[in-house]
Amino acid sequence: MPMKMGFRWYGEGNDKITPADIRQIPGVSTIVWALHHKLPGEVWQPEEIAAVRDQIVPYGFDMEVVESVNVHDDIKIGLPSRDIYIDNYIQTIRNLAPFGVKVICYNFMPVFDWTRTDLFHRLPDGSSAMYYQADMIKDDPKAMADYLLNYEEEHHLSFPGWEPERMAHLDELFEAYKDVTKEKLWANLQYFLERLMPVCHECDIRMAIHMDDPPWDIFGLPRLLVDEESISRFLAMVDDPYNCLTLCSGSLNANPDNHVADIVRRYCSRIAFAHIRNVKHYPNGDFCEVSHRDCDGDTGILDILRAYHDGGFDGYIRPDHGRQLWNEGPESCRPGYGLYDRAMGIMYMLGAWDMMDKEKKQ
Ligand code: CS2
Ligand code: MN
Repeated sequence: MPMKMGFRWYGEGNDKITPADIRQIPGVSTIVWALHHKLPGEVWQPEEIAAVRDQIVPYGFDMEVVESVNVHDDIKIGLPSRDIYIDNYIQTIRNLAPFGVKVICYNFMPVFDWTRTDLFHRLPDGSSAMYYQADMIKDDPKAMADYLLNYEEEHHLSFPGWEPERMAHLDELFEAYKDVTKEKLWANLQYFLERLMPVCHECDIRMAIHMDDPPWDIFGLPRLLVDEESISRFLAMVDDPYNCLTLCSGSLNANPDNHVADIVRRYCSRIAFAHIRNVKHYPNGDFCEVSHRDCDGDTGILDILRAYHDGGFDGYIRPDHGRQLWNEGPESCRPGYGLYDRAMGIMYMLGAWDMMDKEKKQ
């Protein structure tokens, strides 16, 4: 079975891009979707899932990949109330199964999801992209959170993992995480997954953890999925074919010591979902997201694609963050999730992939 190409879509009324637009990009079979109005811990109801199905399926797409079902903080912190939220998570898995969902992407980052300091950083060619300025992420998370929250408010958006409802309690969240060491967080992740695995088998749904972004501790908060060693630990900790990875090339390679293609070669069979994103590094530790073209960044996109191809990868793949192009801005797209650069990223990936297929047949 060949790999399946996906495209992330935030849903009707929540994304200016439409399934009709996405249909015109060659090769996309899967809409990567979520119920973005749900808070972590809430059960996704069948009628809510059915409403999204009715937006996606008429355009010829399947809905096999969900990104994300977010994990409640109590599960990450390991509070007694975690069991209720794990029960809810299990119910969501059961509710997703009849709709053909095969992969659930999630992350286990404390407090924050991805972190950037500029969402529309101007590039020399006039496009814009997300930027991480290392010296702005120091001791005080407030400034960064304020920047992102103001942005959400101004543009009437809510970013997954940056829900204003959660962020309003930032001090309490930091307080609640203060005794959560890295080892405790690993144990809490294990507890969560061990409860889920039997249901995943029953429902034939793979759990695919996203890499931490960026892959290092920030603001004193521990982060787990940061390099090859931690990936290996994670897969061995719950050694089950339904315990998988969302291998995000850009998240991992934000640390240039991570050689993503090597990691893909080693763990290909446990990668359920591939995110392809290219990153350019600066000597002072800053990094910027760039086009998917190999030579525009440092991530090694072609080597990564070759590693997937050699590994017989038959999971799902999608372009991750792209630049904002041709007047795309806060009014027309979510940062990183414009139409054009991701569409070009798909064509670049398919070009490389088709060529490798052809070479293999010869
Ligand atoms: C995504 C992540 O946009 C992105 O950076 O790759 O936010 C991803 O959706 C989550 O971490 C998965 O839970
Ligand atoms: Mn990603």
